Amino acid sequence: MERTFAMIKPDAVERGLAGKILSRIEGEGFRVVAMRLVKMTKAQAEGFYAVHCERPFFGPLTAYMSSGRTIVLALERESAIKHWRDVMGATDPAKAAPGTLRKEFGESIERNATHGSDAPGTAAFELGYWFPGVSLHGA
Ligand code: IDP
Ligand code: MG
Repeated sequence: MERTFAMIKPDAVERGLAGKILSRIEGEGFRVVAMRLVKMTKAQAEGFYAVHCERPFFGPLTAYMSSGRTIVLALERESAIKHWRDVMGATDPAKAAPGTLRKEFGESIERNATHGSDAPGTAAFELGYWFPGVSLHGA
């Protein structure tokens, strides 16, 4: 069993899509290990996305991520990291495959409805960032 960090981003929470996305999470066989509603500060968003601090979209991205409520989740499943990335689809909703969450719910490359860790190292960092004590593999 593996864990990943997932987020329902502000654009999706604002449009009342959290229930549909949580239903998909359960339907895909994930166990919700931890979940919290967060209105993050700009500083929290900057810390979370520190890996992107040199990118031109860093300012707008962290402003958007701190603009409204998000739902942060620790999810467990076999191959959780890869499976959640597959369920979300490509970063740009316009390029995401049919049936993926970003294709269905994303508004733009920035406001793309969901987040998911991309590798074990980032999953460990992101889980710990929002859920102290929750690790990649745990009871
Ligand atoms: P990912 O979320 O699919 O892993 P990343 O490249 O890690 O994609 O980018 C993190 C987030 O930054 C994206 O989910 C999206 O919200 C935003 N983002 C990525 N690329 C762009 C861009 O070119 N313009 C605006 N926002 C972007
Ligand atoms: Mg990423």
